[in-house]
Amino acid sequence: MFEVMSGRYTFPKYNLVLFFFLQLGLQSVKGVWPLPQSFTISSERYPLNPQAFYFAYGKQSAAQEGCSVLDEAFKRYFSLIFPDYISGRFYSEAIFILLYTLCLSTGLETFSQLVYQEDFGSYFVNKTEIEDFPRFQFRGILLDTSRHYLPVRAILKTLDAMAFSKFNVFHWHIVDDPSFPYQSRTFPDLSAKGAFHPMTHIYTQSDVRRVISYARMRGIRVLPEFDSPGHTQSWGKGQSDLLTPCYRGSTPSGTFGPVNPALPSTYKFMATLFKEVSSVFPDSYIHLGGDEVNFSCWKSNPDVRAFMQKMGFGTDFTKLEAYYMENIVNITTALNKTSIVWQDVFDYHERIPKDTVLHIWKGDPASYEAELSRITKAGYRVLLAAPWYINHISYGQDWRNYYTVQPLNFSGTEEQKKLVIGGEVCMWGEYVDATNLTPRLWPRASAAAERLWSDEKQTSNVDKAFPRLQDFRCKLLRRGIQAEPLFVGHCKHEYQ
Ligand code: CP6
Repeated sequence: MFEVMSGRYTFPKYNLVLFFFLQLGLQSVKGVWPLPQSFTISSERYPLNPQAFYFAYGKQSAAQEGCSVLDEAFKRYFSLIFPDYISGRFYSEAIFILLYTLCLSTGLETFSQLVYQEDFGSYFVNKTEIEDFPRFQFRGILLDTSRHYLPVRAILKTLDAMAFSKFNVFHWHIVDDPSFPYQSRTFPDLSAKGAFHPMTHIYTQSDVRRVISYARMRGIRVLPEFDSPGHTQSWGKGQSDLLTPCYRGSTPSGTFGPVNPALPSTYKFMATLFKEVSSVFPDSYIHLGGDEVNFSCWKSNPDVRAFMQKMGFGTDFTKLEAYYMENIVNITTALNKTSIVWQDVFDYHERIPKDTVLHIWKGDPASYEAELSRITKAGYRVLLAAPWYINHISYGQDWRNYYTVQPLNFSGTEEQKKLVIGGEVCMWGEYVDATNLTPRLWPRASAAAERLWSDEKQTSNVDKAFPRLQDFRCKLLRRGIQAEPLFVGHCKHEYQ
């Protein structure tokens, strides 16, 4: 059934069966993106009359009217399926007065992609049999709202487009070095002093609720990331004594490094912050970051070095990083949440709970495959981001690289392969704001979406995918998503 947020994060695999019989004439075969697991389309087509068309709950269905997720989805998909229908308009094409029932157990998005319009504007769908379910349970997109502030409407627009490609996780890299736009209830100074602007460049509690609820309506979970101990420069502006003072010789230099792991106050602060975060974001997973910690400031600080001696870490700063992350992971575990951390945390070989998910972001194919192998061998679940850095741009059809990724092509047992729970397209924000987010994401992210949803054997030919992706890109344009072109060509409905 629909991938709607459930309390616990089990990434359920589901089967959806989209099955409808319709008849009449013949028309060009329409594609669905991402490709369903099994898909048989016939040339028999059937007209759809928007005046007579409605979605209804099946009698056997556990969900019935009043299920807001489906009630709202029916309304949205009605408009997506009939883009120029104005309700109440008089229809003279009397030939469409046909009685039929469409039995559609789920797959509104799939169904909507099968409906097409002829030159005179009438709607058709071909008789099609589909069986569908996702290959991977986690299909995410990371947006970075710290390097540049993204207005809430840009986030909501991205959530719309994500649903069109069947992405189901919005990884919100909400804060980082440059700015802290999250308006915390318990620590309002973090955004008051750490955001680019304390009023206009923040996400209020109601903004966050809006994003979560908008996502939930579209079957998308929101995974918040509060990255530490590195990437936290902006936190220091609103929270004194949190960051490590760096030293030049025996005196503080006036600059600050990562979060100070040597102070008990640090862990008190983090426990309070994560208590808030875990109640604001209902998902059972929290991303704790843990990447790219620069040790030079820790090394320079005499108090940190003294703490290292006391703890028996010697001069191995990876042990200090490990100690810090263990504490943070324990905080979130106590809050009944499961942690996701960047791969660096595994590389520092600490003892983290076995249900922690490792997020692979480094390297060329050879090195991420080795990392997949190593981490799954240790029994941890992994998420793959390394091959899908969509913020990187180049001349030509780089979507082909995203498409041809083979996430399970690493050396390991069947059991190890099952630990790959999915992948993520990362849109790091150094060069991205609301002006260029949409065309940079779409349709290139859709290439990764098909890799994460569809059967690998059926989607092994990138040249065969090309016309389907071009067609899908035109559908995105028709739905108001400013997706960039893949190559020379045109769409019936161009961007206005
Ligand atoms: N920001 C944060 C980033 C990156 C990471 N974490 C990053 C670094 C290098 C590349 C891609 C992303 N910009 N917080 C690493 C996960 Cl190539």
